[in-house]
Amino acid sequence: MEMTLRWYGSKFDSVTLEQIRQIPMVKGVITTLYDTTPGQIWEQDRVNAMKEEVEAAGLRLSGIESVNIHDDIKVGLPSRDQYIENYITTLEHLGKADIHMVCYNFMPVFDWTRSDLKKPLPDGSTCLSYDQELVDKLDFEAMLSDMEANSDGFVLPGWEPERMARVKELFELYKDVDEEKLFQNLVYFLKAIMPTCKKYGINMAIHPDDPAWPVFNLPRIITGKEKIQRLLDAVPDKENGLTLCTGSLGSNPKNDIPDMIRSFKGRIHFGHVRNVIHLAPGKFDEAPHPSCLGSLDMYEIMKALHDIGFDGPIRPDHGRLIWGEVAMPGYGLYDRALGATYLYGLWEAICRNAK
Ligand code: DNO
Repeated sequence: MEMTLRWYGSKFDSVTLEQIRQIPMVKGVITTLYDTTPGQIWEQDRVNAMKEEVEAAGLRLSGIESVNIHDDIKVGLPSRDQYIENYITTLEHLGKADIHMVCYNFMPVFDWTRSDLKKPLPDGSTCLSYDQELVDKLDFEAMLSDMEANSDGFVLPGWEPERMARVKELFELYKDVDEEKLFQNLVYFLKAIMPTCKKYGINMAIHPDDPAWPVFNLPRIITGKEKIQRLLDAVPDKENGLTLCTGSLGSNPKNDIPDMIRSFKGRIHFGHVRNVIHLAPGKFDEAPHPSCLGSLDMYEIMKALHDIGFDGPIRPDHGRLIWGEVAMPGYGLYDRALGATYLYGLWEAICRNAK
């Protein structure tokens, strides 16, 4: 297991590489070219510069989160083949720079969703939270302006303004796309890119849908064990794998995460390890990482990763905003650093017990 932290690049992140370097046991970062748009080719010189910047700070570039997928690929429009070609070129450039893990998602229109980006907690910190009842009362545009108003000027991943400007058009595009079509379009995309992934040793790690159920009547297909297994079977190459995101899958209490980890042995290429607390059906807060503060058993999750011999990158996922920090919601320094240290502590104890 390699402990990492997500980093958005010096132009976009309030956290610096120097700060990340000082978190005990964090050896790498997961980053991206945050100013590229889905469908755009990532030029070789920009990929190389991104890697050099990370390495100059004494860290490893452990993977990309995300190379986003153009909606024409998700919808299955004739123009998808050109966008797939562009994606392949980006993968070639990453492979040539010796980068071997790419996290992406296949959620229609928007990425992860929360109804509150700054829910005040009794200890004075704030967290991200979700309440389906509140979301049901909103139309998508109201939710969008709410999110913009509460993100302190940071661009949230998956909610980039140029995408959101086309939101009505995007909803229209997806009108005839049901779960089955979306699934087939994902399989089509993966089959097309697998030869390149094999040539360069790139593991694709699909991120689960967050929350793990349909939102605004849009289909969601990476929500639980059977659906994920179906995808892994449809494209059986080991390069077609998963980002095991405990918070996204864990939004649905029916998902048994340690069991999923054991079932998906060999196909998990990246881990997002964080806790959630279930408050009511369809309602949860993002909790601090320790098991006793949320609904997930983080020890059992780390133990399952250890038992399958997982040796890829993991990262603490969203943290609360604590100690007065102003940062992108979910992506401050302090609570994620505490999360990394806690997860590493569990890992050390599990490794020593196993001896
Ligand atoms: C949210 C993240 C997601 C994730 C993408 C992967 O904070 O977990 O935006 O990066 O879904 O493509």
